[in-house]
Amino acid sequence: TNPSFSDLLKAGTPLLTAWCGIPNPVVPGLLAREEFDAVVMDMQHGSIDFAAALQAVPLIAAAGKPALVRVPVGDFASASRFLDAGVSGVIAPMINSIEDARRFASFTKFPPVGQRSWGAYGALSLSGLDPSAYLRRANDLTVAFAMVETREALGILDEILDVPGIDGVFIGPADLSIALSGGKDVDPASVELDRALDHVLARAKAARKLSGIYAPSGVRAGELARKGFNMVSIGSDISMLRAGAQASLAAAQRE
Ligand code: 3PY
Ligand code: MG
Repeated sequence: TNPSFSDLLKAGTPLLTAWCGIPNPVVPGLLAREEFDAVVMDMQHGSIDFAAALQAVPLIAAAGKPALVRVPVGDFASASRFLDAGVSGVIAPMINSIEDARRFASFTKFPPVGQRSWGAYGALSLSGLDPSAYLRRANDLTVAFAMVETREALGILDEILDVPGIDGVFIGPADLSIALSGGKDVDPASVELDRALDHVLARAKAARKLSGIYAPSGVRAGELARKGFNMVSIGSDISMLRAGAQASLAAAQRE
């Protein structure tokens, strides 16, 4: 059998994922054909809606890549529905209490770990597993990332990492930088933020859990991958489109 997404994440080399918010399934489908290791669809801040993100799942799978979704704040019901459709991972923003973390895990993991409800029709078809085999393996095949992006979350980091069913933490550097500066600035590459990142990485490793982070550029993604995150998401599809457009025009206008 193919290695599961969590096996890939644990394999050692940091995975680099695309990060999509343009409201059309073609975009994540195309980016999956580039050399990204996986594709994330962002339903918290991206404008991609439920139907479009759902349609992208088999397009990403057809490129042989894992699909992930970041759900809107508190929308754990959608987390279950995307797992049913066959995504390999879910990222939940603003997990700021143990209760948030437990609720997220309960929607993403089958009993006895959680209370995910049965109905994984897309996942069955994409994985080729029969229902019993899928039930046995699903909790390990799929990854639940709790976002750490506030002072509250940093304060209970070890407890979040300890929640059964939470496979790892995913840092939102923009929100975390706003929190750490007391609302004065958004600077996802400040010295204070870097210290917090190193702390989260060390605690995740100590707990034998996964760590992921968002990077607003390829250069920053490289730095973060070298720090040792298991997954670094490069955002976003809109920035890549703008950068590509600007580079093409600049090349055309060069003397
Ligand atoms: C953040 O940086 O706060 C994120 O949530 C990533 O988009
Ligand atoms: Mg955020």
